[in-house]
Amino acid sequence: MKRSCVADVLANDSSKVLVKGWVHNINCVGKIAFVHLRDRTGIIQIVADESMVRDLRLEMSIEVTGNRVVNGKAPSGVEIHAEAVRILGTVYYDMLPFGINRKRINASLDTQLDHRTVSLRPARSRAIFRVQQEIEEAFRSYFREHGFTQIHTPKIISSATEGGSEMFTVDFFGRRAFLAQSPQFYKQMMVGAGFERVFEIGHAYRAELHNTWRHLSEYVSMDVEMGFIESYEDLMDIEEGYINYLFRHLKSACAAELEMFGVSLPDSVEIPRLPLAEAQRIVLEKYGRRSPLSGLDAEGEKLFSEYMKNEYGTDFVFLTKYPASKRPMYTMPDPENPELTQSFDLIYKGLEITTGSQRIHDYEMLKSNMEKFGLDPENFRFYLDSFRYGMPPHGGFAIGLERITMKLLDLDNIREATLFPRDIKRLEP
Ligand code: AMO
Repeated sequence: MKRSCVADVLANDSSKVLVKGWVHNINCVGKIAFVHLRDRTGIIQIVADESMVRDLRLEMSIEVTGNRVVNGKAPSGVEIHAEAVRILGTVYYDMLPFGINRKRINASLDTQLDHRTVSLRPARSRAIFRVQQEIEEAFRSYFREHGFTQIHTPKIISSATEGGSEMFTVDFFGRRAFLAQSPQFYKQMMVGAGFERVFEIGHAYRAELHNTWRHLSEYVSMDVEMGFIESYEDLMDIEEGYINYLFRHLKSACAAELEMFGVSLPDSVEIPRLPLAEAQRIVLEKYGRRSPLSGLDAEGEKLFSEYMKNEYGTDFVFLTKYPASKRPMYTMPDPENPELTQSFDLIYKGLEITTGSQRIHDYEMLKSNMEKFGLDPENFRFYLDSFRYGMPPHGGFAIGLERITMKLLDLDNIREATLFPRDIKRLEP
């Protein structure tokens, strides 16, 4: 007999069924046992003779054959009256690390992460990654539809892309190398190599020393780079298009998951754009908070988002024109004020989820900007040389996958949106 998954048994009328899954719950009432079997699609009640389930323990994996019976009193309206129960995978524990058959896991996030293969078992924990998969899927299909080519670039690299202080070093056959902070140089090079428009979904590494709710040492970066742009407004236009496409996609692909998290997405979003200096002024005047030169700090982002939500009803805002001294050396200065840049961040529900900019595309200008930043152009020769052969005006941005997932589902900590988070304290599991 062929296996049916729980969702199929619930949805389709059939008399005899075979299901496989984990023992989610066991409850014996006299001679009758009620076992909840959980598979990747749902939970169903099994009604069995107590003698058939005597050896069962929570989380064993089992196989049950029996008759499908409609019963309004069963939790999902349908149950299986078991004819045979077989243990497929036994368990070796005295006590589970925490209960997983209640509404919420009653354990700290750290304990849950220590036992990731257990904490992911409840549907709610796994739903986060179903949504994440669709965020990625929408990113891929949206940018492909707009003429972008997906690329994969090296993660073992020879020089810093976003500043030198936050890099993991690697011993590369006796040579000092680094884990890539971003695919920045390579995605730009691929614009010049003739692809014009590229995107990448890949891992990025940051040796940041702070341990916060929004930082990971290893995260997934969804990167875009686009040639022949007129200005950095083109980049914000295309990102805004993606956000709208994403929301439409999630409403159809993840309706159940969004409901589980109590999230309702707007039908369309129009994202206001305003200069960073303006946001800093508002944060100071409205909330008495002074911002660092580089941007808004975490609290400032939160306060400013609150302001935008109250005043304009938006969860998103593009902040533009960051100071040149605080952006990477490849960022195009603002033609009206070279102290500023043609750059932006996208803030979503109080958190930066994207950084982007138009890039310097002129060889001589890039070389002299490196020198201005105190960098030796010789250390970037492979990158710089690719600007000798006709690099068009271009720019791009990157979205942190875990950050957008966290904010979309209103999670408290980025680690909940990461299967196996890496942070200052965590290298295992
Ligand atoms: P930036 O360094 O701002 O820009 O990173 C882009 C986006 O990546 C995410 N992100 C992180 N997510 C989790 N943990 C971290 N430690 C972390 N660091 C960054 C954020 C952030 O907005 N090369 C540029 C992008 C570009 O201009 O194309 C860059 O990497 O969501």
